[in-house]
Amino acid sequence: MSRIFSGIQPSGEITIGNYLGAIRNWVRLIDEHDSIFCVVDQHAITVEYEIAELPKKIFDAAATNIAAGLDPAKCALFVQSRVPEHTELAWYFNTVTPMGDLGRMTQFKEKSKQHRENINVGLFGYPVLQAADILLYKADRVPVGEDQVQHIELARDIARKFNARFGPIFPEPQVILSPTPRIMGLDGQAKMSKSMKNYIGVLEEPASIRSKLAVALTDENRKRRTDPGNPDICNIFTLHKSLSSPEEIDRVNVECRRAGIGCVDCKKILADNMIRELDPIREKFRELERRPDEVHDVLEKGAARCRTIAAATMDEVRRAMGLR
Ligand code: AQP
Repeated sequence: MSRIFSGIQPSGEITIGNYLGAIRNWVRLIDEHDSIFCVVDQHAITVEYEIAELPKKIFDAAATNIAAGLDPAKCALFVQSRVPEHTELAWYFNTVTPMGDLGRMTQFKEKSKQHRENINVGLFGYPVLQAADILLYKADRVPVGEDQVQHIELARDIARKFNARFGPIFPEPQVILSPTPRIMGLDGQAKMSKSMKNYIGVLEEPASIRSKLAVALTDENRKRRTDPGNPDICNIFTLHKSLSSPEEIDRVNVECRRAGIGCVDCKKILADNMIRELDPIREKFRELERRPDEVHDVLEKGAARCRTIAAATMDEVRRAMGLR
């Protein structure tokens, strides 16, 4: 059975971008793969963060994933810092990773602009730690959103370089993209992301979802209700494609183009469908909040299983590198 690995940062509210671009796909994949998912807290500390808030964010990220369908009976879910081999392997990978490759990473360039006051070595080496996350478990498939494709290509390069120098230990992991690999922010300007305040949260209340959608950007060329719209360039239509029924998607597609439906009604259909999808997740999350020990137990069991796999890989790696 092939193994999948993927991670999510506890850096804020989990967005519908995370959900539609990654988590919903993970839930579909766990039946057919040996599946490992990780709350990557050591990645989240590469930008400024509130120390006192981090434990809750880690808990919320884990509980949201469970609530969204990551059944702990079918996969391992754990917190990255509970398995110290991640950072050890990252250090070894640093020795085969050219600085130039890291400097070319789009995410590094973007985050360096956003966090000019703290462009630290951890931020620069983020993709090396990510390669270690994946390869520690010899995962051969990595389900992610489009923004992470470049990092997985680098993980493949790192595996190749390491194997060429020290012997064939690691697979070269391949990306599995979700059907909606890039969800744009509500302003249509950039990728939806936790830090940009351009998102709808997976746990958001219906009233808040409706008011955010009400002001979300649609086809900018459609100035009046009577103007025909173009769903191909409308972010709301992309969300319909992820959340509405095939009949509704067809209807919106046709009616928008001939001004048979206005943006207000189109958004109302989307809001109804989004709320229907997210309501059970929020309810399950609230239940888990009332039973935090259950979540901690899942994470401890996940870490215990992952430590066993990690120890075996590191034994092989240290021997191959002459560290014994
Ligand atoms: N907008 C998106 N569309 C599709 N997939 C997305 N992912 C993230 N945003 C989108 C996918 O979600 C998984 C978890 O990634 P992450 O925790 O690194 O997500 P993030 O929200 O981008 O995290 P940040 O860096 O905390 O947020 P910002 O950018 O706000 O600083 C990944 O599989 C990712 O592809």
